[in-house]
Formats: sequence, C-alpha cells, structure tokens
Amino acid sequence: MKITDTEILQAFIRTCEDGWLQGWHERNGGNLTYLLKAEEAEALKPFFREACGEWVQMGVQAENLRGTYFIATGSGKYFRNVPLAPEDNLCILEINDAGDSWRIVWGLEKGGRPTSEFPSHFLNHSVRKEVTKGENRVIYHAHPVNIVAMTYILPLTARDFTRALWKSETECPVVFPQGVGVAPWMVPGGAEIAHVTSGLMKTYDAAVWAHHGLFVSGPDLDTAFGLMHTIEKAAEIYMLVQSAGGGRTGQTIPDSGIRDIARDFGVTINEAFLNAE
Ligand code: 2HA
Ligand code: ZN
Repeated sequence: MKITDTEILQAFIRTCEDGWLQGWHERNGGNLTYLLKAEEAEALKPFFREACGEWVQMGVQAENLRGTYFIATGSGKYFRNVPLAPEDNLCILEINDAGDSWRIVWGLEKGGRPTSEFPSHFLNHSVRKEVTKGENRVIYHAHPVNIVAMTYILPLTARDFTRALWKSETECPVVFPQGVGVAPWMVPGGAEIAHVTSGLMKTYDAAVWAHHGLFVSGPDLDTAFGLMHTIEKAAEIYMLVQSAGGGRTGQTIPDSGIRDIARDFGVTINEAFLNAE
C-alpha cells in the first residue's frame, strides 16, 4: 500500500481533480490544505521521509496549530497534474512546537514548497479551528469565473455579496446562512492578505477576494468543495441574469422568503444582511 492509496490522500486528490474539472484552476491557480486529525497523522507517519526538510518560518504564528500536520498543494503546481503525480504536486507539512514554521515530511519529490498562500491558509485554519471548536479541517482557494466577475460589478461589501448570492439560488441561505465576507483587492501571497482573510473567517466560512477568487472552509473536503460549488453556481446565475437582463431584474426572492427558508430548514440566518421587517 502506498500513502497515496490511503482514504484521506485519495479524497484530497479527488478534490483537486474535481476543482480542475470545474474550471477553477487555470495553470497553478488555487490551493488546498487539510489539517490532519491526530490519528490520521499517526497512520501516515510510516510513509514520512527519514530526513525531513528544513524548518521554514511562515511570518505568522498560531498557538492552536502547534505540532499539527497538513496536507497541502505545492507552490506553482497545477491542480490538473495532481491525480497523475500526487507525490510531486502535494506535500505533508509538520508545524513546529512554536507554531510558526513548517517542514516537509512527505511529497514534492522533485522539489518545491507548499502553496504561496500557506500563511493565509494557516491563519484561516487557526481562526476556523477556534470558531468551530475544532471541527474545521479544510481551507480551499480557487479562481471560479463568476464570483470573480461579480467583484467588478457590486460594491465590495459582505452585505452586497451575501444578498446577491442568497437571492440567486434558493438553497444558498441554507448552505451559508452567515453570508460571505469580502476582501478588497490586495497583493496575494503575503502576511497582510492572510490577516485580512482570517479576520473575515472569524465571522464567515467563505471570503471573496476581489478580482482574484474565493476562499472557503469546512469540516471535511466534501463540505468545503460543496460550499465553493454552491457560491460559484449562485454567482453564475447572478451574472447570467445581469447579462441577459442588461442589469434589469424582473423579480427575485424577497427578504421575507429568506427568513421563511431559514425557519423551515432550521438555520440561523444572519439578520444583519436582511432588511428590517
Ligand atoms: O496558488 O491562486 O493566490 C496560486 C494562487 C495564489
Ligand atoms: Zn489565487
């Protein structure tokens, strides 16, 4: 048995392939990380390198991720190639006891580093771990076309985006009742965008990056992928309506309807984004 045959690696590889098939990962676009459960990390340890890589400082720190392990996509690697050669395009990282550095314990066999967005992923993991009381495992970043297109049209506020998405597909208020955060355009890859995004992730499980893409989180790969998929599909409907209607919307879901959905499906809707009754 190879490490890439294990259930968790298979699920990770499948998620990369599915994202590629959706058209969300041109070239080396996007990145995915999974915080291994302690027992999963233990089961994978026999496959780890004898001589691990050097510790590399991240420029960010998290108390609640000290000594953890992550599966991560590689910097500059293509999601498209992950199923063909997971050992060259993915890695497993160990976080040091200080919670401020990583080292590669498996993967990237032809060389390389974890995703350039690892500092963002790491801080988002820390925040989501805290907010979800340890349930969150996944941070996923992609470049879906329609959600990016929306950032050229709507004001860059959580309220504008959340309302537009909730009203573009009836299931949306159930899938993301808290709404989505929105970050202004920023240079990707650094500590600044990491701090802004993780600030949004205190409130939302998804954050739009203006003119760039979308960050989502979730307790497992299916849920995180499903959230990305649902938001992008709603964005596609929104953009189709805008395009076909020349900016005119004939009718939409009323705020009272969103409250009714939340009540019937047993979710707590973020009232801040609905107009007063
Ligand atoms: O990994 O998507 O934001 C490439 C990117 C950076
Ligand atoms: Zn990106």
